[in-house]
Amino acid sequence: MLSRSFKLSLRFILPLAILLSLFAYIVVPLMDNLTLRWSVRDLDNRSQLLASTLQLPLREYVQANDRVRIKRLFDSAVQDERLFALGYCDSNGQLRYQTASYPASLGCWNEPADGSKRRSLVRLPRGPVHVAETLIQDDANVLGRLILVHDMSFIERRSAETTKYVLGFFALLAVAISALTLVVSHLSWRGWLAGVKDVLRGQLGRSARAPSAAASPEMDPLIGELRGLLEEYHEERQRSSGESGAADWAPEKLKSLLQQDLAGDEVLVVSNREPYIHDAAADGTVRVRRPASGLVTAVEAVMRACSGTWIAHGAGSADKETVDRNDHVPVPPDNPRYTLRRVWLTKQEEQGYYYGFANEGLWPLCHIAHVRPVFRSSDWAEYVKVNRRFADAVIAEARSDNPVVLVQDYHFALLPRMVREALPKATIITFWHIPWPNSESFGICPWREEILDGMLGSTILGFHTPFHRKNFLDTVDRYLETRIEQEASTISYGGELTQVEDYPISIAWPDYPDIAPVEQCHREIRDYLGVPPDHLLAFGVDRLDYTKGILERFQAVERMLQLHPGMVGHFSLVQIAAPSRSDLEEYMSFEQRVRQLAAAINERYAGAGAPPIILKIEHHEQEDLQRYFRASEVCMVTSLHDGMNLVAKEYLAARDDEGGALVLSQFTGAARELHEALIINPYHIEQGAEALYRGLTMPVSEQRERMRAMRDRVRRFNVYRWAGHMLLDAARLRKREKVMQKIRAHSRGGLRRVG
Ligand code: ADQ
Repeated sequence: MLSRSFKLSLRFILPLAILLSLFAYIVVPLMDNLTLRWSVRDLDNRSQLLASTLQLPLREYVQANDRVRIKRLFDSAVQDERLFALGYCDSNGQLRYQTASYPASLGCWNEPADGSKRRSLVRLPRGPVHVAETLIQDDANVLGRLILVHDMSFIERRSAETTKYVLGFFALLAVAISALTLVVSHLSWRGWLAGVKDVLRGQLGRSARAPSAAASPEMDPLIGELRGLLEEYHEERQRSSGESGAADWAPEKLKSLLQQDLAGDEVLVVSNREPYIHDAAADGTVRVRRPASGLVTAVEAVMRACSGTWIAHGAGSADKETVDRNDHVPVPPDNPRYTLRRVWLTKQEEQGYYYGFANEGLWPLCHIAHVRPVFRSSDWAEYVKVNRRFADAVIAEARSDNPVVLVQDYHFALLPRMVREALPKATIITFWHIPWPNSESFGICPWREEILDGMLGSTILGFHTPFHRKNFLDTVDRYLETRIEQEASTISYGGELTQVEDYPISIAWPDYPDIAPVEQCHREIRDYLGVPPDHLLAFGVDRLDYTKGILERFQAVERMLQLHPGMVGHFSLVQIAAPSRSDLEEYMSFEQRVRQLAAAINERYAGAGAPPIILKIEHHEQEDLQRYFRASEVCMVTSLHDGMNLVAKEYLAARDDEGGALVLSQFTGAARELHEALIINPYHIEQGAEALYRGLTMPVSEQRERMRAMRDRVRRFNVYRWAGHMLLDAARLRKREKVMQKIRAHSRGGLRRVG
């Protein structure tokens, strides 16, 4: 930076130095001349004064021809430091009396023979002298001339001294102006650079910002132009990304975006859950299973589009048999698009890291579901160890020093920092799939600083909603020494910058060409369940998790039947729940409570036809879920707290007939997007019951109107958009980093040259 400003200053300083030298060259002789003229005038006056003092005695001594007295008079007069010699010429032009110092060559200082004027300044071999004469008269008779010779060597001394001072003055002036120029230009450069950095940074932030206060106002037009260019680029990207709604996000578009903006960059995904699990069946064959997970549903769609490597825990009973010697397996098995790299964990590691710290600690910590988090030091130790293991796998899989790493979820809060330390140039995007609590709630975690520090190894940190994003910024602000730019949503920590953004996750818009029409699904599902064709159905599908509000859903069903007895025997809720984390005490007891409550409600309405709650605690294939979605009048999503909730979006996507109604908890991220749903507070049982009833009895025209709006939004704001936005931001940051590196390299280069 210094070198750049120094170079700029040099362009100004060099001409300045030349100009000042030129001035000095002209001014010094002028000054000399002036001083000489002043001195001559001084000496003229002085000579006159001296002559008038000497006149009287000299006339007397001349008339008396008293040589002794004349000599004495002359000698005492030349005691004067400046008066160098005296001479007296008679009226015949004869030098009659003179002091010993009188220059013989001067004679009577007669007019030059060539007729030119005599000059008072006479150059003698001993140096310059000033000569003046006064007539010595007796009444009207001229007796002779007194010639006074003054030493002028002091003029030369004075001139040399003046020259020295003038030159010194100019040199000082040059140094002062140069120093001032250097400082001002250095400050301006820094300010300008800060302005540029701000503009570049601001481009990724949520709003364009004013130039930095450090930037000088003269640079405003330049910074304004730069911002304009970047905004144009931003708009161009948005247009090409279909943000305006003109074009939809699709796998092809995500793929071309990756080729265009992250050309040649490799993408690595890290998650705990693997997208394909190989299990050994009882008959000895190997079966492939897709896990019930919102994260897998979303990220799998992205990986199909952009290929790369997905690093995950190999948890299936036949996983080890299906990998090669690098623990790689190409997936999807029927049409491989990317590589799955499996990481093996011991039972103890899985217990401590996954069940313990992640699911008994962080999961309840981040969800307000009134389940106490459990923090054990031994779990934490395993969590650190496993994060290190996965980080090592990322580092080993990376083919370049700057891969794009997509870190998934709360299982890997420490991994971003670990990868950053080994691959400082990597672009690390961490997505937190669950809510982020307020700072006070998060503060109970004994390793809160370590977790925040680990996460801030990320280049970009993503949450589902602005609310979770804000909670995170507040938490960091409270527990770490950082600089937070609220407007740009960036955290500056340890010299690194993390962009914190909200990227609402979504689904891939389904394409099931073979799916049966809605009427067929309606009929077949009712046949399968053994209920009459006009039986009303609500549908719920979740992992069996206490945050999903399954108990509250059952209570709402019961209350609806109490409030609307006409529904008894004509309505059932089909609840499909995939067993999840069933090794944990909390989940075991939750399953028990779910089963008990369903049984109790069904018991209460026994004998009234189909049971109000049809509970299936098992995993289902996506196609089966689609049929249930299409067959149900209502889908119930009643989470007590949920990052997003993909089931709500899957239901909307499945209803290409634009029929059905969605009951949606206000505590899901999805509720911030799906305003046309029947939004409820799941803790308010009556509200849930009424919303359910309203959904079951909603006129077709209203169903269509609400469905159309919500379906349109989910179709446009799909998972490719979610991934596309993150990757676009990553691409923009990578470009910005490249610009910064160039600026830094220039500055360093300049500094070396200056040094
Ligand atoms: P989850 O808590 O797993 O995800 P969710 O978003 O509802 O919650 O996704 C569940 C997924 O599993 C859906 O795709 C659903 O179809 C599927 N599923 C559920 N039960 C199933 C079953 N019995 N059989 C088969 N499939 C089943 C976390 C966060 C969410 C966030 C996602 C994505 O908790 O808030 O939306 O990550 O970020």
